[in-house]
Amino acid sequence: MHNNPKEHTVTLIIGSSGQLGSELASTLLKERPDKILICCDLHQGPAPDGAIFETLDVLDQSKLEDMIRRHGVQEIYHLAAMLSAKGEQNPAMAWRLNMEGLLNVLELSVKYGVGRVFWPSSIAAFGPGTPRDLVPQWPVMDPRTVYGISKLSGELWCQYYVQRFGLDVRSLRYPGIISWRTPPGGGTTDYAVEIFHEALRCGAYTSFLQAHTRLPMMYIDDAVRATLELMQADGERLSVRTSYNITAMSFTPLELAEAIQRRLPHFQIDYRVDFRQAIADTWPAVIDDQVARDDWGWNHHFDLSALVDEMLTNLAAIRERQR
Ligand code: AKB
Repeated sequence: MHNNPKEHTVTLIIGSSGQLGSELASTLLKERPDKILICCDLHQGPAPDGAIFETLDVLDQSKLEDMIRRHGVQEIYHLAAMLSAKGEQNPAMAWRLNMEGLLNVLELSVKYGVGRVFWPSSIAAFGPGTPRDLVPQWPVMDPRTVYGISKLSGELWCQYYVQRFGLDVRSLRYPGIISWRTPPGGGTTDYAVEIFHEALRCGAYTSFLQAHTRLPMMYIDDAVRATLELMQADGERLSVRTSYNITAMSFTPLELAEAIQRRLPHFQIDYRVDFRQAIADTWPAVIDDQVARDDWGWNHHFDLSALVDEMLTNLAAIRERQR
């Protein structure tokens, strides 16, 4: 246990080397210096200066227990998961990691009195029975991927732990997250990150989704801010204890390519559709996140144009430094 003055919150990020975890860790350290931050993942990642890093497989319950007890963890962000496309390649493993991992975290959080837990759901929890446009907070949910099934089940487990054990679990249904520092790992929305790397590398991109497949998306800074704002929100105001709809924008591969072409006129896109198209076809195009906006003041900052500017500027600067 740390010599922890009362005002320091001990925060654990599980999956800290991933796309969201790595950015969340550096933002937490920058904006909340009152936190003691423990980062863990299967492999040592770029833990930001000031954080403690330990390797952890979230399926290893006794190691996770030791970590929570030893550090006196008060708050957990559990982000380790297998995403939609990778999950379809290995459904049994995806189910095990996504479900057992979550149950380990929930169980140990109750046992050790962890004050607050964050767990990510996804637009993958929706399915073909969900309205495609302006999906309300409480629609039909009939996911067709193992990842989506684990997200829907996980949402219900979170709500169960809130109601049965009084554990303060909070969750967001993320759309596709677009970032330039850390790549996503095995999702259906990954094309919207790859396209920027390829645009700058060779001026062309072959999309694995069709030109007109519209999906909800969000820039990483908005995703991190949404997460932190939800975690700081007054619990009394939270009417949703499964997972909140949130979104920032929706676009198709063609619209994204056109936005890139406005900055890089020679950029070309073509299409070679693969199995990920069938996954995207079961997901909604546009999300209604009014409940999140009403309950805890959610508001996105980045639209498509701002997103494209950020991605191209930051990736171009990295390429310049690497020369
Ligand atoms: C995926 O494509 O699997 C993820 C998600 C939408 O949850 N990015």
